[in-house]
Order: sequence, then C-alpha cells, then structure tokens
Amino acid sequence: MPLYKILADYLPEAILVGDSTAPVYAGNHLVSQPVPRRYFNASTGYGTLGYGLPAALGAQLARPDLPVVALVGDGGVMFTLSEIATAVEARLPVVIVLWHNAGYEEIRRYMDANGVARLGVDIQAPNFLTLAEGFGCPGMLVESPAELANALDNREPNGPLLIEIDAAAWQKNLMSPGDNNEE
Ligand SMILES: Cc1ncc(C[n+]2csc(CCOP(=O)(O)OP(=O)(O)O)c2C)c(N)n1
Ligand SMILES: [Mg+2]
Repeated sequence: MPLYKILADYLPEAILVGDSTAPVYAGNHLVSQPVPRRYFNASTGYGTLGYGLPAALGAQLARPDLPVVALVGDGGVMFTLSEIATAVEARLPVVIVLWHNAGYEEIRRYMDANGVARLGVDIQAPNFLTLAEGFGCPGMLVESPAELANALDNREPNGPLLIEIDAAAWQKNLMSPGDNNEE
C-alpha cells in the first residue's frame, strides 16, 4: 500500500499507532518495522474504536525523540477527537492520518457481503479540517501519495498536524493511469 511506503520513506523512524480502520488492517500484513514498539493498534482483540489518537499522544510523550503517526478512520476518530485539543495544548507533534471513507467501512463491507441492508454505517462525518482548525491544529486534505508526501514535508515541529485522506479520490488516483503517483 503506497501509504506505508510514503510513511517509511519520509518518517522511517516513526511509531505508527492505529485505530480500527481499513489502512490499519492492511498494515497488519504489510508493515515491517526495523525495531520493536514502532507499530501497534487496536484493530484486533476488542478492537476498541477511539484508541488510536490518545494512544499516539501517549507514544509521543514517551518518545519525544521519534515521530509519531496516528492512523485513524472517520468513524473511530469521532470517539476521541477532542484529544486534538490535548495534542495542541501539550505541543505534541503527532501526525494524524485520517482515512476518510465516509462511513463504518468495515461493518458496511460485511453487510454488503452478506446481503444485509445497510443500517447505521453510512455515517455523516463532520468537516474534520474545520474542526482541527477550531482546536488550533492545522489540517490538509490529500488525494494521492504525492500529496501525502508533500503534507508530511510540512508537518509541524510544535504541535499536531491533521492529514485527511479522501479515500475515494486516493483509490481513484491509484487506479487511473497518468496521475501523479509513481507507485
Ligand atoms: C467502541 C466500538 N464500537 C463499535 C465497533 C465496531 N467497529 C469496528 S470497525 C468499525 C468501523 C470504524 O469506522 P472507521 O473508523 O471509519 O474505519 P473504516 O472501517 O471506515 O476504515 C466499527 C463500527 C468497535 N470496534 N468499537
Ligand atoms: Mg470510515
């Protein structure tokens, strides 16, 4: 997945902390960190939504010397979104990568696969960039690996950065030839 290639290229030392969301399920099969304690998440076991962001803040407090990335979905992040305020207040430079696929994709997928009518999975997400700005956290919308790379180049040294990935646009860009990604 180009997401992890970009993260490895730009933040090779980073601790990747995940919630229970699509890119984290992929990462469980794809990510191979050079040393222990650089990749953990809540996608297995109880799979508790909302874990990723506050756990990333904890990782950043424990290892101020390393970059920390929180991998969260548009559904799960809503459980603990207010932790952005904590990151701003404590000046924690966590990079929040928010995979926005407009709903509870994991549950939606199971419903569709089993012929169950969708119920409660096409959730109305807020404008995350506006909310982040309200907390005093800069945010960027990205639609391709090249834009992600650019966003990582602009991360903040003294506070969090929200990078929202438009999942539909990202996947379309990966599939259509002639776009700006070389993966
Ligand atoms: C507290 C809690 N409620 C419900 C669930 C069930 N659940 C697991 S994944 C998921 C969808 C999460 O949506 P999102 O964060 O947007 O990730 P996506 O699957 O869309 O990538 C849900 C509702 C859970 N794991 N934890
Ligand atoms: Mg989602």
